Amino acid sequence: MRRTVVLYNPKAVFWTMPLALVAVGSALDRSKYDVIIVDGRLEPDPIAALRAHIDDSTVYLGVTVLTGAPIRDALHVTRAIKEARPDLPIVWGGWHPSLFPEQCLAEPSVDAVVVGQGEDTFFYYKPYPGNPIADDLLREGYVLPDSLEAWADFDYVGGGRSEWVTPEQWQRVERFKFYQRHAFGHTRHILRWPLRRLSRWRIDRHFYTFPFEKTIVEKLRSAQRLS
Ligand code: B12
Repeated sequence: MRRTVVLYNPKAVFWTMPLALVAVGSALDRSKYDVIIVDGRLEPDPIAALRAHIDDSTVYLGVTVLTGAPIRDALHVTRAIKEARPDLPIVWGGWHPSLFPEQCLAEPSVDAVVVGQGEDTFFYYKPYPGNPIADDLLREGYVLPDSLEAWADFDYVGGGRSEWVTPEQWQRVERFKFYQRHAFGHTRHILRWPLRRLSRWRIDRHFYTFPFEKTIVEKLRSAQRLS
C-alpha cells in the first residue's frame, strides 16, 4: 500500500513558496510515499482540506511553524486534526519548534518535534514502516515498535543490547565503524598511509579478524577519538 505524508503550511501574512515543506517532502522516497502539501494561505477551509487528504494511508501530519502569527493557525489546525484523528502522529518542525522544542511538546496535540533541518530526520523516520529492511524483518518475525516514543528509543544495533542484533553482529558493526573512520578520517600521524590502506582493504573484504593495527592505533591515540 502506498502511504501518504501530509504537510501543512499555516496561514501567514507572506506569500512565498512553502520552501521548508518542499524541502522535507522532497527527502521522502517518492516510490513509497505520496507527499501532499496543504497551504493554509490558499485554502478557504484548511481543516476541511486536510481532512479530505488524511485517510488510513496517512503516516503522519507535518506542520511547519515560524514564530509569530503562524503559531495561532498551526495550533488551531493541529488541535482540530488531533481531535478528528487521535491516532495520527502530528509532527511540528521549523524555526519555532527548533528554538522552543519543550514548549511545543507541552501542547498535547503535538506528538513530536523536529529540531533543525528536517530532511535527515525524515530520512531516518521514513523507513518505518514501509522500508524494505523493515518489511524483511517483519517477515522474519521481528516486532516493530508500536509508538513514537518506542521508535525514539529504538536502535537496530543498540550498543550490543538489542535483541535485533546478535553480539557477533554487533562486534562486526563496531569493527566496521572503527576501520571506516580510520580509512576515511583525517589524521596526520606518520603511520596514516599504511594503516589507512590496511583499513580500506579490510572494509572492502569485510575482514575484521586479527585486528592488530586497531591495537596499534589505540595505543597511539586515545580510544575516545577513534571509536
Ligand atoms: C525566506 C525568509 C523569509 C521570507 C519567507 C518566509 C516564509 N514564511 O516562508 C520572508 C521575507 C517573507 C520572511 C519574513 C519573515 N521572517 Co524570515 N526568513 C527567511 C529565511 C531567510 C529563509 C527561510 C527559508 O525558506 N529557508 C529554506 C527552508 C528550506 O528552510 P527552513 O524554513 O529553515 O526549513 C527547514 C527546517 O526549519 C525544517 N523544517 C521546517 N519546517 C518543518 C516542518 C516539519 C514537519 C519538519 C519535520 C521539519 C521542518 O526542515 C526544513 C528543511 O531543512 C530565514 C533565515 C534562514 N536562514 O533560514 C528567515 C527567518 C525564517 N525569518 C525570520 C523572521 C523573524 C521573519 C519575520 C517575522 C520578519 C519580520 N520582522 O517581519 C517575517 C515573518 C515570517 C512569518 N511569520 O511568516 C526568522 C524566524 C525566527 C523564528 N523564531 O521563527 C528567520 C530564521 C531569520 C532570523 N534568523 O531571524 N522570511
